[in-house]
Amino acid sequence: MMDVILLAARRFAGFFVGCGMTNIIQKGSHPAVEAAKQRMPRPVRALGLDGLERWAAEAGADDVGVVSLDHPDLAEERAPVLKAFPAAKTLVSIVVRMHPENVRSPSRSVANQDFHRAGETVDAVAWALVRKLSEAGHRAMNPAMAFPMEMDDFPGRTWVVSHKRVAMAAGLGLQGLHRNVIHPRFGSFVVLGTVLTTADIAGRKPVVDVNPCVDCKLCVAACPVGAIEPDGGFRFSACLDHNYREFMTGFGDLLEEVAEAKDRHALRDKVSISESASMWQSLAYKPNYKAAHCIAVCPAGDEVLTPFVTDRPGFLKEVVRPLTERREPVYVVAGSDAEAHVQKRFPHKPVRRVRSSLRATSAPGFFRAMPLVFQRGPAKGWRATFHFELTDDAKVVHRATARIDDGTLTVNPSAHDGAPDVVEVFPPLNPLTGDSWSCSSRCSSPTPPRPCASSSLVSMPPEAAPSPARCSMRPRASPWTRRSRDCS
Ligand code: B12
Ligand code: SF4
Repeated sequence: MMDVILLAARRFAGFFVGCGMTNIIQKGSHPAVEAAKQRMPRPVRALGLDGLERWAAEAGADDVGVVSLDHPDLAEERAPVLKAFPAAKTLVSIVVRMHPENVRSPSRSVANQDFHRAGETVDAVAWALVRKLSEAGHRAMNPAMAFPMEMDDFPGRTWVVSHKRVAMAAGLGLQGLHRNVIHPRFGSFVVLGTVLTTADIAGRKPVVDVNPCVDCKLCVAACPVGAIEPDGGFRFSACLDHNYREFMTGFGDLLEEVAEAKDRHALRDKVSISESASMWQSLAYKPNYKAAHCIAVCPAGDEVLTPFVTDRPGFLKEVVRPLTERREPVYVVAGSDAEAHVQKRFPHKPVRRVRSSLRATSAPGFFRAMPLVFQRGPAKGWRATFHFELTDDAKVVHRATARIDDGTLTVNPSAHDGAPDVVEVFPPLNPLTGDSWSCSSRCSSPTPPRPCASSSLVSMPPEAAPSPARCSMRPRASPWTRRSRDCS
């Protein structure tokens, strides 16, 4: 009889899942819950850097370091790290070396395989360390070494933690001119990873005090899109548009090419058969970088440097020229510094024009992207103040000021300041439908670059709108009017 009542009660509870009835019947009776209440907390084992080094080496790492999340150089990392793992206190940095001969090969499939293999090893080491740390009673987590990343936030910051910043703060190397971390022994031929943990780990490596970068500028000479500037500047969008052609943004652009093409012949003018085949390979296997020449030619690092210093002409012939002389398609935005660079320095490399990779879907993202897509070359000789007014899908108006001064850009992302020469008004958009605001160089190319003598744009054609010119969704009436929505 009791059985029948219990069965009926369970059935009844089954109809009311979510209203608490199931819990009332089970509460306090589950053996696992009772056992958990009795169990003593797991003993926590104290850890030191040497023990960690042993675990990491067993799992395949070539070097590790440790740094507290409170380190001042990691101030910008705190919020994103704590968002992913609120209990994080300490960061373990992992280094896995690549094989220079592979990375340098003009057969780029060989180089890409090395990047992938080393990347998988980093993730495997990080995963093994999380297990070891857990067994020692500590909580731990391993964000991806690169991909997959947090694409919900794209085109904003998609990475959980900056492995470069952590590696430098943990004493594993310093950034070279090419902005990659150079390990004092292995040079640029390393990929990096990070484990986040609650453990206090004793022992620190000394910070690397002499930058291994020997300032030879071979990375500047080898980069097909001129992304690395001799003064330390980095043309972020040039690298992204070319190197990541078969990653997230390039793939999206290819889909749009397909959608817009009149027929297959028109599509082939834009995307050759070998390019579609290459994209297929990237999708089917792992995405292939188009370059990485900055790392390939870098002679820095104790174990790499000798051939360069003992036989520089031989090094140039054997390592640099096979890459610079390589006939490879180079992906650039029309009118960009990158296009000018490849046409001037590498006329034998076919130029393929693509849309800008960074397309903003929020007002703050738009203002953040401006310095990343800014083209110094076409902005030479310009002096002008732009006022931007963007209305988002919630009808909130965002205002910002951008000032161009002879090839430099400063952005005030939160207000209008100074007298504007040009006012840009962007209408509301719905990022979820795929709309995006864009301030790509293609957008500004209708405006002929002409020197400015004062703070306003001079030599405006007579038919141009009165100053300040107002730019909006209206059809283009003067060189100063932007059709902001379709200019990407
Ligand atoms: C974003 C990113 C890129 C971007 C920007 C590169 C850069 N210099 O920051 C792009 C797509 C261009 C890129 C290219 C490459 N990358 Co990368 N990349 C990353 C990533 C995800 C974060 C980089 C970072 O720490 N940025 C923050 C600060 C420290 O960098 P920064 O140079 O001071 O500032 C730039 C960025 O913040 C960027 N930025 C600012 N806002 C935004 C917004 C968005 C949406 C993006 C994408 C970027 C961005 O602009 C700043 C100025 O250029 C890391 C993986 C990770 N989770 O850490 C790998 C990583 C840095 N990349 C790596 C590699 C190997 C490459 C390539 C060689 C790939 C290849 N095989 O060709 C090239 C080299 C380009 C170069 N010379 O720097 C390695 C570097 C290893 C090392 N020895 O240091 C890393 C650490 C991956 C790994 N796990 O090993 N990469
Ligand atoms: S190639 Fe030369 S200049 Fe560039 S990072 Fe390496 S050592 Fe420095």
